[in-house]
Amino acid sequence: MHGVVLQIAPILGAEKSKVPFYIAGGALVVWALIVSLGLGMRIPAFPRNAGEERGVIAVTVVLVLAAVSAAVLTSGTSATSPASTASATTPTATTGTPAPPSSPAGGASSAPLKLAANPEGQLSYEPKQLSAKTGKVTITMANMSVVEHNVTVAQGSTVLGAIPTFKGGVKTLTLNLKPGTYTFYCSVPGHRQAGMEGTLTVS
Ligand SMILES: [Cu+2]
Repeated sequence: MHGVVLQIAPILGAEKSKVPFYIAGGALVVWALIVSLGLGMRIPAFPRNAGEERGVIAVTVVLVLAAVSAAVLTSGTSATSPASTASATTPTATTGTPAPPSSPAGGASSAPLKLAANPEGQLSYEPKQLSAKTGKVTITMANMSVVEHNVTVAQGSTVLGAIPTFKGGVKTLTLNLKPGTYTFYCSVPGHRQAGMEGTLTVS
């Protein structure tokens, strides 16, 4: 018995919002049957006078308005209930999808790799080792040195991209990289040889 009640309870809860429409619509149907079958067919002259006619029209108008407003209210409630169902399932979906599975897909939006040229004018980068996930890799380079520098990214002898030579600011380079080991260096003559190079590991 308890089991039955427990099974029905959610259904009643879900259907609750439509009950006013069923009642109003049902009343309208019953009234239409009364008027057409009960009165109209049994009393050929119906409505017999203006008072009856007005009464019939008044009751009909009230029932139609009740049914229409109930329908509008019901559709309004049922429109919000899928939304509330969706919002109820959203946290479940979020908790059901932990960070690890979403991070390979979000590899495209990895945080930029921060790189800086030595601000005191030494020919070196900080840091010398960078690592990123496969996909879009963004390198942000700050050069506050008085010496102009650039960042050139290469795999072996193949240059894949570069931030042009500049100073006094921050510039960004985005590359689409496959897993592997890359080198980054400054191609200003003498700088790489002086130590302006590092390794970028993509996994
Ligand atoms: Cu340089």
